[in-house]
Amino acid sequence: MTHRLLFLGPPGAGKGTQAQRLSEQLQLLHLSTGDLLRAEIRASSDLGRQVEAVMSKGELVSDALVLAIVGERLKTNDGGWLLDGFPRNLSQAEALDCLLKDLGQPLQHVLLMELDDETLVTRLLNRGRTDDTEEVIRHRLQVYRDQTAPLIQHYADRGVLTRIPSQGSVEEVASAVEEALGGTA
Ligand code: B4P
Repeated sequence: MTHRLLFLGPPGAGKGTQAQRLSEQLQLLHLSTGDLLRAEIRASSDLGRQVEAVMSKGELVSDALVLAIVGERLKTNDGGWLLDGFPRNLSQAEALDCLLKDLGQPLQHVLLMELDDETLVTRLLNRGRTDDTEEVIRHRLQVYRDQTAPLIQHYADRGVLTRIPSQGSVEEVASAVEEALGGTA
């Protein structure tokens, strides 16, 4: 069975952790916009330097750039896919709706990973990436509330949203994800 799904949730909820595990298990193309943007930074291109300046402040990178990165990869893929960290605002979600309509590949599931702020901050401080300082993390949480949280209603209205309580261990959260997908994972 082909799976086309995405993970939504605040920074540190475990989107990347669960997406990696699930994409390996179901043999899906895993597109993490965060990872793809960090690869641009590592390449030290002009683009990478611009991206680094934005990410280090906890802001969102431009919609046009992220859309180009995702669009190009989805157009050349014929199997299932899993999006992690994209879309992050309504304009990205609307662009994704158009892209998927053009490709004839409707989105089947949106898994919303939910976790309280204090656990998120603790997890991210332990992760310790360069954009994981407490000040930047708190700003990213605010950006999430302002720009990304409206997507919850967007996808609930389309009948594809499932909430995943994400405070348990990686294995417990993985079981909840599996259950949400109807035991197909
Ligand atoms: P991302 O790379 O997407 O990362 P994240 O939201 O911070 O973390 P995630 O939820 O994936 O948590 P993880 O599994 O790592 O974003 C970084 C930045 O990229 C953004 O701020 C933005 O600037 C830019 N960006 C990305 N996409 C964009 C877009 N579409 N548009 C514009 N800008 C974009 O887990 C966190 C930690 O918790 C890890 O250490 C993990 O080991 C641990 N953990 C996970 N699950 C756990 C569990 N169940 N129990 C205990 N620990 C757990």
